[in-house]
Amino acid sequence: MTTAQAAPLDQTANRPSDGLRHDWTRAEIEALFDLPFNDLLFEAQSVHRNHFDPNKVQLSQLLSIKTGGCPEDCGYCPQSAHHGADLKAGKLMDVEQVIEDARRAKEAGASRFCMGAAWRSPKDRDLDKVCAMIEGVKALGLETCVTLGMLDERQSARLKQAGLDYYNHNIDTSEEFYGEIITTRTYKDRLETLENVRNSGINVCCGGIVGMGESRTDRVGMLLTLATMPKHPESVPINLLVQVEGTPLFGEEAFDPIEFVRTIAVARILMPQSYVRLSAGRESMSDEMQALCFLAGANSIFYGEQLLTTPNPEANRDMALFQRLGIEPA
Ligand code: SAM
Ligand code: DTB
Ligand code: SF4
Repeated sequence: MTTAQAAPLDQTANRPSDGLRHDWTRAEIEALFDLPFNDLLFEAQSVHRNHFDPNKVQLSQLLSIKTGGCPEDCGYCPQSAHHGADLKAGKLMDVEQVIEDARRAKEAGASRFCMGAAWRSPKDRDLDKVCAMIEGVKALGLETCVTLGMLDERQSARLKQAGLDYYNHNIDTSEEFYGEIITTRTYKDRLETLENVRNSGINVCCGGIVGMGESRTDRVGMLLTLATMPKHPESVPINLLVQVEGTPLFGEEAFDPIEFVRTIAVARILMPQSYVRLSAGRESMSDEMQALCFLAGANSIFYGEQLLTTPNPEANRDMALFQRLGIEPA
């Protein structure tokens, strides 16, 4: 079940005003997942070419501006205070240091800088500082993204006023599986924040994680929620679970790479104008698997040697892969 409403209709064409489908059904999404792999990839690549330059991949760099000690109990996350991951918690970083890190990210080729905080939701005092970070990073000519947990309408409006381009808030999985992974908040809480962000005029970055022991039905459900939103998220990060010792999901069975590529391809077909980001988990992927993800329509990555608290491929490994594939970083 989703809480999606119908997209606004363009009366002349009797289609949603963005020309995209927001009425995907569960059966249609299941049928896409069931396609022979070559047919699925052909379809995804065809859709991709109609909307994007197939040889360009956008680079976003992450920074953890406030690490660890989080009151939420997300089963995948090393930053939760409920789990025993070996992680040094810190306080909110200084604005100047964040801007310095952003400057280096820009020099290395990133076009967007994403700042993440391990909060359930931000306090007003914290938001003052985050707004200063957004203004400083934007002044460098970078796009800005933050992920700070739940937001109300007033907090979303403040971030919009500071000039924030994107807010990341993942639904992570299907509504049905959500309670198996997180008990300190609900799927509905997540959707409410996404609505507040959308209504404030900030671009939405929303996706999820695969490899958490969910079923294909859950992956279908997650993509159904995203693709039937009144407006598709502009950015859709698809994370492969990074298994961290001390978290409840450590030791989960390794995820089938072909099923991962299928998930990317289906996301691409359902949300043709969204950036589909090949997100966490690239450190454990082969070059060939990443190449298949780009063929399936992924056109964004997290760039730089660190995600929030876990390693990501070195920039020179990514650049070497792009060169072999003839991909231009953007
Ligand atoms: N605390 C905020 C929140 O949860 O909304 C923002 C930061 S949180 C770390 C951002 C996202 O990172 C999560 O929603 C989840 O999708 C992803 N994430 C966290 N730990 C992960 C892991 N071990 N593997 C893959 N993705 C992960
Ligand atoms: C998203 O979807 N993935 C990023 C970002 N949005 C904030 C975070 C991945 C975190 C992976 C585990 C870690 O490094 O702590
Ligand atoms: Fe906290 Fe976000 Fe990690 Fe959940 S994913 S424990 S909310 S930092």
